[in-house]
Amino acid sequence: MPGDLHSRLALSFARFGTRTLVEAEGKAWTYGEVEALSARLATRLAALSVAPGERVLVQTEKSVETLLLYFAVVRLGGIYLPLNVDYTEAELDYFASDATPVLAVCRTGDEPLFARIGKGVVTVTTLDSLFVDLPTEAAPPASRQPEDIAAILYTSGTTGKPKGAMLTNANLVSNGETLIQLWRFTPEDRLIHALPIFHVHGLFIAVHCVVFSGASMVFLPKFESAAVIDLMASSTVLMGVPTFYIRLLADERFTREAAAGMRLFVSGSAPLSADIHRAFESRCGHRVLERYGMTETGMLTSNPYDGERRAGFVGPPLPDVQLRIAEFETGKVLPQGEVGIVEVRGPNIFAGYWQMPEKTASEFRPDGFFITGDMGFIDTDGSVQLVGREKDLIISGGLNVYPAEVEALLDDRADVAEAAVIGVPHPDFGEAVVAVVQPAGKFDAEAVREEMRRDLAAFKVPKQIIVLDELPRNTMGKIQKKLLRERYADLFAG
Ligand code: MLC
Ligand code: AMP
Repeated sequence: MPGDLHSRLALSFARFGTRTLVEAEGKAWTYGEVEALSARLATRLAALSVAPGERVLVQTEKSVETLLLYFAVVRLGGIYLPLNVDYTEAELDYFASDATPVLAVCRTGDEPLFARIGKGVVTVTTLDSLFVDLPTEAAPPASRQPEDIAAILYTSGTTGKPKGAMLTNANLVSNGETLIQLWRFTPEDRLIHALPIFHVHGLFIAVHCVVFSGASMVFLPKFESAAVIDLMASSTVLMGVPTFYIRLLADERFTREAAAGMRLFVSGSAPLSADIHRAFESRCGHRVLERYGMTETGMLTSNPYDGERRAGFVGPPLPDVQLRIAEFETGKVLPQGEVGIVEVRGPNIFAGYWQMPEKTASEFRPDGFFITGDMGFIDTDGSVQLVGREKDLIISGGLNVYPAEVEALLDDRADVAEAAVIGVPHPDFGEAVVAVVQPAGKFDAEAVREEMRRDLAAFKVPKQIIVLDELPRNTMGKIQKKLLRERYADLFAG
């Protein structure tokens, strides 16, 4: 198999030429059409200076055109940098300044905003305009090595600014190859694609499983249970975050009959509760296959295709991944069954954070294992259970929110003395962001939420702000978040 992503994609484009690759809004594109269009689009991008190693920042709606843009950037050996469509100007400005892209592609109407962000962006263009009078000639593919960077995906951190995880050609190719074997993808599969395509899950895992195996997929703009249920009769696989499964269960149209033609439901990006796992099986007869991954690593573990898919477990490591449990402070490897930090090594582990060599070094052990920040243990059957996180992170509907970022915004306000941001159980999102604030003077929680929306993507804005005269502190003066989490555990119950 080729070690660079374009060659791997091209293999499928050639092999499955006349078969459908993607459907959206009632239209279908074959493998051959996708290759031809992305090659022509690459000609346009090359004229805009996209070349090996150059970053292309993308904030566009989920569409086949965005997918073509991804393939075109890969063809030219550029570095694809997708961003959540919900990011605000303040958030975008950081990414654009940090990544210094040669090209930024935005939605029509966002040009003035994009003209303001980032000092290093050379050209701003809209996705629509890229497709006007597409050149007829195909750009020659660039020569790329397995270790060359194919994409940068930003992930936030417990402290400091978001970090750009650099994913190599080899990272993406190896993980895709492993997963199509493990999950038994064939050209007969049709995937219901309801995830966003600016994250690892929807972009690399879903799209590569489809393209590498010659399968097809239907693009939905976002998850909607009615549309997903309708598609089940003509599809075989769904990949989703736990919220998808929670919402399917809440829809009475989701029945055994509705799911009868499906062969696989995959869940990941956040913990799937054992209760949901069991409720799903009793409703439709399928056991969800839960897997575990990260932006920096792609997929790390997966429950088996055949054999026991254990509720509450994320399964054993993938065949080419080494996974161990260690003591966080010392790095001492712990015996089977003991809880510690999950550390991983393998061909899918990223090449480091963009222009942050020290940060990168601090997240790897000297022997090359990456420290995930997740706490867990390995059971006697080799299956991993995650029991929590060493990192102060909230995962809401499969999206990561770092409390430090939200707290900083609140703490900067004149009407806030101090704020603590916590994750509390939520029936739909798994966890929800909640801020507990000690005000300095007059404080209007709803007005503050509105204002926060200007600087923060909606999923990071606290669903509720609780006002307390005094935040609980320990003897050292540190806010007791654990106590707050316990106190407000039932905030969204029932
Ligand atoms: C949207 N909102 C969210 C939210 N998504 N709030 C908290 N958490 C979320 N995940 C906001 C909306 O902007 C809106 O705000 C309000 O909440 C209600 O939104 P909604 O209509 O209920 O949300 P919806 O559009 O249906 O989206 C929910 C969702 C979506 C769960 C379907 O967030 C989603 O597709 N999540 C998947 C994310 C993902 O792909 N993660 C993979 C990361 S990769 P307002 O202000 O307008 O009311 C990774 C590695 C791995 O983690 O292992 O896979
Ligand atoms: P991200 O940085 O968005 O890629 O998020 C990665 C994090 O999501 C991991 O470090 C885990 O904490 C979490 N995660 C992913 N899959 C699972 C899962 N199946 N169960 C629990 N947590 C998960």
